[in-house]
Amino acid sequence: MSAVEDKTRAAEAALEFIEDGMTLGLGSGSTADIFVRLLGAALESGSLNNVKGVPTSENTARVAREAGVPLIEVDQADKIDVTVDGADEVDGRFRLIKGGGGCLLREKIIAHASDLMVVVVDETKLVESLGAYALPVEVDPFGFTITAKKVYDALTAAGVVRPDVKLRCRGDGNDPFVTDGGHYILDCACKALADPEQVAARLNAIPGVVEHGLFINLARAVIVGEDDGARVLE
Ligand code: ABF
Repeated sequence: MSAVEDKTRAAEAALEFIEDGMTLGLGSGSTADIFVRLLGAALESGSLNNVKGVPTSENTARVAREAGVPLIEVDQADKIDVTVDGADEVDGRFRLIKGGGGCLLREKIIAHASDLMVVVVDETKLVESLGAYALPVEVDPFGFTITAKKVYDALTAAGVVRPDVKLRCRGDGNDPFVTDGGHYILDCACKALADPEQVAARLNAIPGVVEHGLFINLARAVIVGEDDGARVLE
């Protein structure tokens, strides 16, 4: 079965977590987009009612508007009941690497503000240990070359051997990729992260780092789309 079908099965299963009247964090990426479209269909058919969404990216806001999902501004949300979002890597302790799509700051703000974060992935995202996927680190453009050196030092101090820290660029060009919040992304190829908590703590201590893609202690359920259905890990 294709990754798209597996992602669709995961997104379908995530709908089971949604109840009438909820305010939802709407994640970003292809799996989250599928969930948002399914949510729109459920609202249209009346199987769900009075659900509102808080999007984690401009792209998700556009998808939600197309799908007919009512949106509210993040600062209008009294509470966020459930956030459904994708991931780039998920380990056995529900630690995640996110940010491949460049939306990690808003994704983390919304996930952290939610009563429940549900992660929707296909099987390829499950890993024994984090780190094969380059860790995205969102930085302020001011002094980003200084920040990049500090990020390298932090990763090295946390046990990463010769990390490769690269500024993310748009398409094939040399123009920096700019996030919805106006920041840059450093993609940090580490090969392996033996101690994700230590990496997170060291990155958090660097002034120019706005946020990083390690999501630790946030996900409470992971739904894995597979050939014959969806597996819910809780
Ligand atoms: C977002 O989209 C990200 O944090 C992650 O980078 C990506 C998930 O990928 P996919 O498109 O496979 O759902 O959730």
